[in-house]
Amino acid sequence: MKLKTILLTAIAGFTAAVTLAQNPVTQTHFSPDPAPMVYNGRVYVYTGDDIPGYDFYYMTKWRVFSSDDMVNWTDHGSPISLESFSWARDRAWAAQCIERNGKFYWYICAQTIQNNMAIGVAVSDKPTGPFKDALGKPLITTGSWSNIDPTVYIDDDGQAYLYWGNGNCYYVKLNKDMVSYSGEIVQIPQTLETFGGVRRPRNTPPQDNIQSIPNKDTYIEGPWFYKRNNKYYLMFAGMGKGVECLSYSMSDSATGPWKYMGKIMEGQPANSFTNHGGIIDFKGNSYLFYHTGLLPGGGSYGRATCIEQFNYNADGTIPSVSLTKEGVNPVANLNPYNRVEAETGAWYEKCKLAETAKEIYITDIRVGGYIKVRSVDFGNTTPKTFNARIAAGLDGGILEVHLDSIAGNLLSTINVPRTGGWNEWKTFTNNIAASFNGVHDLYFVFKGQNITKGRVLFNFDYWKFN
Ligand code: FUB
Repeated sequence: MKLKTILLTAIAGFTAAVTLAQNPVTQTHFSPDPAPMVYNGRVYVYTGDDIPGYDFYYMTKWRVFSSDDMVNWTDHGSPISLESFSWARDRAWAAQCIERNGKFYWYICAQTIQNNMAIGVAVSDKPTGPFKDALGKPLITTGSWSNIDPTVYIDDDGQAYLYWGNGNCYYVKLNKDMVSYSGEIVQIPQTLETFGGVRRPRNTPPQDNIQSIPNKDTYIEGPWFYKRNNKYYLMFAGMGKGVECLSYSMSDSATGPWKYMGKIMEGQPANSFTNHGGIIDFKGNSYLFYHTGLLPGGGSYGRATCIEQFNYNADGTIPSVSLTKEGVNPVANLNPYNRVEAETGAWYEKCKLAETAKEIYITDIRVGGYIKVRSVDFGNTTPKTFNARIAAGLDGGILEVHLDSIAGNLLSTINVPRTGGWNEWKTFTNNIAASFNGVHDLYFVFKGQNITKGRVLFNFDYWKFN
């Protein structure tokens, strides 16, 4: 093979690998501890917000994004942070949101000003907020560092349960108001039967009885509690090969006894000590949400949400699931004749999310970057025009719209002039330069007029075909 052919083949292979990637599902920021919620035909994912560069989980806010097709995710930014809770001081850790009677309850955990971990709850009329601390104080505060990682589920009879815990797993019955509870906090016994093993107390001498129990697993943290086909499931972060794995137990009752069922995800090249996940059914498929440290610059303190589809075994048990770069397939098409926010997409390169009190948009756009939007359904005829809402303090940026790949059929080119400022938005309208119809992936490719790299090009708010 000639050198040129070899190079072209290598470039094509690299482009294919990059453009096929779908995991992690956020690329403009980190998104650990994913907690998915299905509501009104959409999946909302509530996550933390890792700040890499530190040697611990010093997060300060939580985030949410959503999708109705499982591949194009709309970023709703960060509706709550430590500042939303007067009693919180540090460590905005794992959380989960649930809907009841049209209200959304987002259970979070954080370090308190008394220097322990506590669970609080924020409430909103919408899944994306604004949220407000429902109590002005923690819901669960026992003075323990175990009070982390709340998971919540409302049973068919209306009884809601809150499970949580690091080191040990606890539950309590929530009242109908979802912001108070009745009865005692119950600690689930940690045995070989419940969680596949016993967590050995620190500094336990080797001759101790506990030490001789052959653990298959151990409950560490991150419970995910739900019911499916009359069986209750408790997924949790267990002990894998030197790092956390995802394991699960099952029960016939919401309060146990629990039976350890095995490991779901273990021994994966995830580049993270922790794993933390959630499971949902959506549009006829079952999905496992988890996190890895595989985003560039990521690691144990820079984790982002990934998703895999799986099928339950006939007896309701969960198969083992491996991480993939490709992630999941679309379960719906996107309508390009509606306004689509630039922060709705399947993959982002060389650009970032901007969030102000007023709006969310894509910023820090650089030459060589792009946004990929999957499964866009143009219908039977070629659209006539393309609109994009853009702001640029300087000229020189180019927005190209391509079909199916970064270098695919060119539909539109916008040579971006100065619009009067980086937040002075203008709508640009172009005629479509190609003939096409049907379902395609779209690529918004960022280029520069005599700008090869370095400088920011423009801000991108939304787009639409007509
Ligand atoms: O993200 C901080 C902590 O790491 C979570 O609360 C745990 O579940 C682990 O993922």
